[in-house]
Amino acid sequence: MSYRDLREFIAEVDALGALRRIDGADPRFEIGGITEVGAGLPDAPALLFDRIKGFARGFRVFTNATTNPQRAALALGIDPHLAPLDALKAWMEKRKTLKPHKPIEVKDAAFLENSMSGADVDLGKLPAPYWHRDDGGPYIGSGSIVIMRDPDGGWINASIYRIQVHSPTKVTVQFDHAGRHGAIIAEKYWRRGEPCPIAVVNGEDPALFIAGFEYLPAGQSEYNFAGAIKEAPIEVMAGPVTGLPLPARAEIILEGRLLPASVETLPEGPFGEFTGYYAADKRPCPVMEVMAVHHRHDPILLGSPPMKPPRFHFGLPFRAAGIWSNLESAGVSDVVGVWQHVAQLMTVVALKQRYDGHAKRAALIAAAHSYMGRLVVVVDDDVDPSNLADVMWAITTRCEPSEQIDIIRNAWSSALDPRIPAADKQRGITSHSKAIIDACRPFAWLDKFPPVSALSQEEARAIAEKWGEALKAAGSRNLSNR
Ligand SMILES: Cc1cc2nc3c(=O)[nH]c(=O)nc-3n(C[C@H](O)[C@H](O)[C@H](O)COP(=O)(O)O)c2cc1C
Ligand SMILES: [Mn+2]
Repeated sequence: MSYRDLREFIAEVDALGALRRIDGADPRFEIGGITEVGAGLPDAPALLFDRIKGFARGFRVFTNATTNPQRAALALGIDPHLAPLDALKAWMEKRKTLKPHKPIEVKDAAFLENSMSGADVDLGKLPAPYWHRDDGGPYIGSGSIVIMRDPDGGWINASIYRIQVHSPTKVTVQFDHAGRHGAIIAEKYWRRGEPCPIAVVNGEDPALFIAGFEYLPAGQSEYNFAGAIKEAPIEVMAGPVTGLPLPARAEIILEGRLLPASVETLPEGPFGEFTGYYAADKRPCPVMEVMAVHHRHDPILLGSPPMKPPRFHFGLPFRAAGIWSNLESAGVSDVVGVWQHVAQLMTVVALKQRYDGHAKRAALIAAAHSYMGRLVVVVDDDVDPSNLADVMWAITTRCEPSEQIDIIRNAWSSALDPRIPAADKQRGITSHSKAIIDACRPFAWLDKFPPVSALSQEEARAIAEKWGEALKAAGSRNLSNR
């Protein structure tokens, strides 16, 4: 692991040829639009916006940081040249042996290069984009982490909650549900009649961005997890206003307090969601009073707006790595790959069938852990689960729908699910049904199934190695059967 902060990560992305610099874009819907179009390109390049319309030069926004497999691997310290499924497997393996590192305190912090506090605080100086057409306002936090200290245990939570700007000194912090660690911690302060000290960290180290998305148990700090990814502690310094440990090399930090919901809330949203819809209305949301803003010279905001699938914040489906290790720890053998498509909304497991019911056993475990995913598919080990075309080939040639599709009802979804009727959501219904598609050859006549005429993955790779150049010259864009 070499990069030490977001700037060094951007330099590594540039060295891979994956950075595009864009000058003169409007933060009102243009930065968001360019980000979405860019994320839809085959290489989904990372974008660094400067000379943003209406803002001082040097106040920059960086988007599509980790939206392709290569840069998601780079952020994790995994070889960015690995094939996507191999990179995800490497992450799944690395995750098992991660050694948490507590952050270390340093005496100097880059984020203190510039500060505004008290009456000088003006969030309007920072280029917070209006990301999508009908968003309720500008969002300074789309990929930022929120720092809070549990008043009982003293441990630090540092995960991602979106931050909408409402005035020069007020933002809202959106907890999706009451079980978010941030929501639980805030509630503890409020019960004591105190506001909750809070900091919003923008332009954080990408390892912190990834850690902020992990489901960690309460009591385990995302800081320590990010340190584990980096194999080195995160450097922190106590914030002058809150005393919270803040990443010393972060770009922009807001410090302040989260007011009890009984004192003030503001209507938050709507905000374009990762499903590609606005499925949740404006909701009353806790207000953060911003008491100080710190930033590095020429600060870089890390923006990660939700976008229409298949675009997603992370080019490697990290939650699929979690499902993969859950399958292993449940004792399901011979899993050769797990992947998620359509921005996590479809899960695919590939395995070598050993016994009747093996595929369904894996499918049920994968379905149980598929957040908002209506489709769970199991394929044989000759199918690459990360290749949607191959997965569809398996479904259309190995699955007899009348026998091999099951429906699980009342399963895990979310209020963000666009297909759950509003009236049902009002009654507290946030579950949906999941289709399990067994796209494996039927186990009972596995040996009798017509043999595959197409090249195996290994054969195709060997051909590509020997004849790839010739084919490229002939105008073929992509040789491997991805
Ligand atoms: C880019 C991005 C934006 C997110 N926005 C929110 C959000 O606004 N609210 C929320 O509750 N979770 C959001 N999440 C999901 C949480 O960060 C994630 O589930 C995390 O594990 C929650 O941490 P916690 O267990 O410490 O509460 C977002 C995730 C990402 C990657
Ligand atoms: Mn947490």
